[in-house]
Amino acid sequence: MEPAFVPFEFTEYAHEEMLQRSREFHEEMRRRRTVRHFAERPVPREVVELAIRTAATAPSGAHKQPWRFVLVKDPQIKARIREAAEEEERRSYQERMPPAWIQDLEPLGTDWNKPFLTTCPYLLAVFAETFALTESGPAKHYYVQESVGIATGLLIAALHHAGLATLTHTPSPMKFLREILGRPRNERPFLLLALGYPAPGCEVPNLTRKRLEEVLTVK
Ligand code: IYR
Repeated sequence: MEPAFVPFEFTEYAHEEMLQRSREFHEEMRRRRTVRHFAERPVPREVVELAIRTAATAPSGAHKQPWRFVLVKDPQIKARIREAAEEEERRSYQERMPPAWIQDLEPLGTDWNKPFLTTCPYLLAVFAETFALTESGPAKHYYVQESVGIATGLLIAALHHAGLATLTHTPSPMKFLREILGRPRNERPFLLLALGYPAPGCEVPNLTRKRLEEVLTVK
């Protein structure tokens, strides 16, 4: 039988080396930006698969690993997703989002048009498995939002580290994703990640990030 516990493999670094590693990692992550314009050229599938493996190392409630990923390359499926997303987004921008929200989005330059959904080489749909379908009936999963959110953060970091750009897209409502991708009833769409190389000459909004003092309180 497999042992219930095994020794933990841990690497401890000297203080200076820790600082150096932290600085380098921050420097790398600081350069990550959400990109809305993608080149059409393909990206290596193995890189994407490795990023998904990294995402799947995330901690999860009771280790239920409630994340599911659907990698979409097929242009026809991408086109169906774009059509459905734009339909929902058009209604959101025109009818559902209050003026304050529209105003908040102005600096980002977004609207209901989502051409990136068909130009990017891969769409990665992230689903949250809200419960397991077992032979003896549904079995509960725990902290599903938190777990899938953490996994998605790792996924975005891994893709950035590999040299790919991403865009987190959350068309709302996202029910159409389950239908188009034929997912079972225990999976809820979490978000849609467009990924690839940025388009030549791609620009991003001139944003600043909050200072440490604004996001951190030490007691
Ligand atoms: N889901 C819409 C609107 C949108 C909402 C937020 I909050 C953003 O940060 C960006 C977009 C869209 O994808 O356009």
